[in-house]
This record gives sequence, C-alpha cells and structure tokens, in this order.
Amino acid sequence: PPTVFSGIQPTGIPHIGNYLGAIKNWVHMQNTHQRVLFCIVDLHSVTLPQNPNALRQSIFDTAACLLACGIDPDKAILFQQSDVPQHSELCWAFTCLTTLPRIQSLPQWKEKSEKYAKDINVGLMTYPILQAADILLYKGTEVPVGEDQIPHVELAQDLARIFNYRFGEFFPKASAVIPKSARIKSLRTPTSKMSKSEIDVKSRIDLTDSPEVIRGKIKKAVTDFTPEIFYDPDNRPGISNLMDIHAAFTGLSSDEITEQNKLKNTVGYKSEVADIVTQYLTPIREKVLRLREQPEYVQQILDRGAERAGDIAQENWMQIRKLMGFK
Ligand code: AQP
Repeated sequence: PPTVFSGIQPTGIPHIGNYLGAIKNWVHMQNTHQRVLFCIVDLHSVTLPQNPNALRQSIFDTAACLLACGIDPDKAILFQQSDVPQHSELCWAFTCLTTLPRIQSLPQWKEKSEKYAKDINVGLMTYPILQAADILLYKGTEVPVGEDQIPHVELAQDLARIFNYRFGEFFPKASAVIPKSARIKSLRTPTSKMSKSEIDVKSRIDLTDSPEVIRGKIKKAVTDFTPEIFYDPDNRPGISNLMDIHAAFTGLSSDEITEQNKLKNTVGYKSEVADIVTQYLTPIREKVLRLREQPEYVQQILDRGAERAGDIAQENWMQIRKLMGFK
C-alpha cells in the first residue's frame, strides 16, 4: 500500500522552518493516506554530540510539538527511532550495498566534511544510509521532506534498486514530496537555512516562542537599507525570507504581499509579519504547554507508536533476512 514515512531529529525545539518545510505537510498527509509513519530520529541526532539530558528533553519536546501541530496518533504512527532496532539492522545491510564514492558525492557530506575537517565522525558520512533504511524498512513510497533532503531520497531509490536486483523484488520506489513554500532561512544570516543547531537562538523562531519573543526576533531580523517592501531573494535575502514566511503562513503570493504592503517600510512590515506568525503559533504553543503537564500521556503515544511500527518492521525485516540468506 502507499506508505508515508518521514522523520525529524530531536535536536531542540522544532522551528517554523521544520513546520513549513515538513510538519505542515505531514498533518495534511495523515488525512490522505492509510499508512503513515512519523519518526523522531534520535539515532540521527547523535551524529553531532548530544548531552543525554538535553536529548531526552528534545525527544519529548519534539513529540509534544508534533502533537500540538496536529499529528493525530490515531491516524499516524508516531514513534521514536531507537525503539525499533531493525532501523540499525537494515542500515548495516544497506551500508554493505553502498559504495564510498556514492556516499561522498552527496552535497551535505561535501558541506559537512569541509566544515568539520578531520574531526568528522563516520556517522556524519553514513547517516543518509540510515535514512534510506528508515524509509524502506516500512516500504515507504512517499517521503514529505524539505527540498534539502532530495539527494537522500534519491539514495534510498538507488539502494532499493540495488537490493531488488541482487536479492529479488522487494522494496518499492520512495518519492520525495516537497512543499511549494521556499526553504526558510535564518533570521540572522538569511543566505543559510533556519536550523535548530545554530547557536544564535535569534536566528530561528521556535514553535514554542512567546509572542514577545517572536516580535523581538523578527524586529532584529537582518534586512538591508532599502525601506521599500519587494521580493528579490538574490539581492534582498533578508526581507524576501520574511515575505516567504508571510506567504507560507497565509497562502498569499509574493506579488500579493508586495501590493498589500507597498505603503509600509521595513519596521512596519516586520511588525505585520510578527502579528501573522504569532497568531498562527499561539494555539500550537498553548497545546505544547498543556502537553508538558502530561508527560505520561505523550510517552504512552510514543510507546504505542513503537509497538505498531515494530510490528511492520519485524515482518519486513524477516523477509529481508530470508532474501539475503540470513535465514
Ligand atoms: N529551514 C528549513 N526550511 C524548510 N524545511 C526545513 N527543514 C529543516 N530546516 C528547514 C525540514 O525539516 C524536516 C526535519 O528536519 P530535521 O530536524 O530532521 O533535520 P534538519 O534538516 O537538519 O533540520 P535542522 O532544523 O537544521 O536541524 P539540525 O540543526 O539539528 O540539523 C526535514 O524534512 C527538513 O528538510
């Protein structure tokens, strides 16, 4: 059956980039598909050092944010990756089917290996193989992710092809489902993407930020010295990023936004964007605050998710082992 699979790293509190790039689509797809799995990919998060207590907290916060955004545990299987050991087992099988040049050609590897040089760990190189295992363990066919993930979904397609050729037809083709909205950029460096692990918290808007915090961060967002509001992502990345955020939350086009705000200057426009973001995030934030009072309830949902995901994983892994000759 068509199967939706996607994941998010528990590396902090999800931000509006995660929401607009992925989570919003997840909420939509749980209503249009029968088999839907969303995974908190804790194994991926340790490719960079994580403090154990902070990681535990981030797993909870990520689950709470997903529920607050509208993920419905009756429609989607919401679970934690390391609760289902077959992710790591299938990853190993796939690691042995992946050539070194194939993995080294991935754009994120090129970026990261330059950034971390000799300090880089092997997990940062091989985690796209784990991602392929995450998706294919459930025979995922649709993968709603941000556009930066396209090369990784292509690796999953390659691995499915290689496996099927060597061992017999088993895995379907997984396709990335990319939202129309542009990638959301950092409020401080609007040429790079908004990111949970960026040290400067003013670079992103977390889903749990209070109205005052949101207003402050947008006020301080880096823009240029041109007061007029118009869309030009190449020459005016800062203001264009705010317009992308505005467009994504309202469904308006950049032309409509330009027209509606032609009498405003940057200060006035920032205030307008802060209002829109605050209005959208307030119910989500309130729901997260309520869920923080009910940690057992959130844990129960993750436990039930792990059981349901584990049943599918176990069945598929048994068949994979037979095809590969382990059984
Ligand atoms: N800025 C973004 N704009 C649009 N989509 C984004 N995504 C991430 N940042 C943006 C999408 O969110 C989903 C979950 O991402 P992730 O947490 O698994 O990893 P990531 O892409 O590495 O996100 P972060 O926020 O930058 O986390 P850290 O800092 O921990 O690496 C993915 O579908 C991603 O495309």
